[in-house]
Amino acid sequence: TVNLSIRNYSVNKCKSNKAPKILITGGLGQLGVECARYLRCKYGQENVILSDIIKPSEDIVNDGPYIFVDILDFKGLQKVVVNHGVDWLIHFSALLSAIGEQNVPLAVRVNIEGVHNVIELAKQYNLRLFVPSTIGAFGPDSPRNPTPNVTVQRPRTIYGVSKVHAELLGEYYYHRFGLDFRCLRFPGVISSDPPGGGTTDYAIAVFHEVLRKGKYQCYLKPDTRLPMMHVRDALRALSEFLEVPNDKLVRRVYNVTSMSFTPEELTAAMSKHISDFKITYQPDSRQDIADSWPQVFDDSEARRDWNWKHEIDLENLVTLMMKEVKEKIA
Ligand code: AKB
Repeated sequence: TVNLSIRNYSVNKCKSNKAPKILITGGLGQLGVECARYLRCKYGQENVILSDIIKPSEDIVNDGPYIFVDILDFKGLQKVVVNHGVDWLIHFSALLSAIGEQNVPLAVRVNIEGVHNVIELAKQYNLRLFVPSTIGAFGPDSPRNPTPNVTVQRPRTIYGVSKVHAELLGEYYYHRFGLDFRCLRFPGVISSDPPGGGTTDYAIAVFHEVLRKGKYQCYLKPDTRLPMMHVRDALRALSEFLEVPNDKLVRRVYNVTSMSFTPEELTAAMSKHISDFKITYQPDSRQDIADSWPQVFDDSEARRDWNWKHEIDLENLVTLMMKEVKEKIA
């Protein structure tokens, strides 16, 4: 059974005397705040520093340490690592797939130059570095059902290109300099926090719109199958992966997933919780992106090498989202 309360993370507290000091960049994006909450339960409030260039709301400041960090400012990054004694760096800063296409030069700066900075920083200060990758790192030439861990990667978005670049650079730094680089390729991550310019965001927006207005116009066709995961599985995957001893990892980059579904299947599952809502379909340019991505993600290597197991299936995901989004919009 799954504990359906997101705030009560049932994590195993860190027992070692020296909990790692963790810095999270891009902390006010979709994953940062929940990731900080999760890791603070495990390693202690003061050991997890959230950072971004945005002014945070009061509840984020009350949750634990928050600082200004611009990932494009290398000296500024050095200063933070030295002054705070950072051991692990979780680098979330990135423009996602759909928004990246609207501003390619900015995506190049944030997604590519930003990675150059954090990778060099992690090498200099001997940090464990986590950079998320994505199903978007695959393209129309990749096998789509299933998509294995190692296969053709020829993405057609700047987001995907920047993520393949991060994967390869991280692996290179691992082999060349011994950098403890770790990377998970996530599917669409579903959380009650508002979507941020991705292609899989319909699966978040549909809950907000249906609960608020009783209708939703989906920008993907009803039968568009994509791999997905609830944020709680994503954070548990991240946290468990970060704890694997360095010499136990067979790879530096792993696929992880929980399920795959289409808009039609998601809304059918929603209709068990709420009646009387209307879904219409008007595909836009995000359909082309989705059509080039994996439909079913093969994460058997993560399951084999470090015992990855998802907990949240479609039914649980819908139950959680109904509850969380209702709380958010109340
Ligand atoms: C996006 O849709 O761009 C992201 C992703 C799958 O990486 N959610």
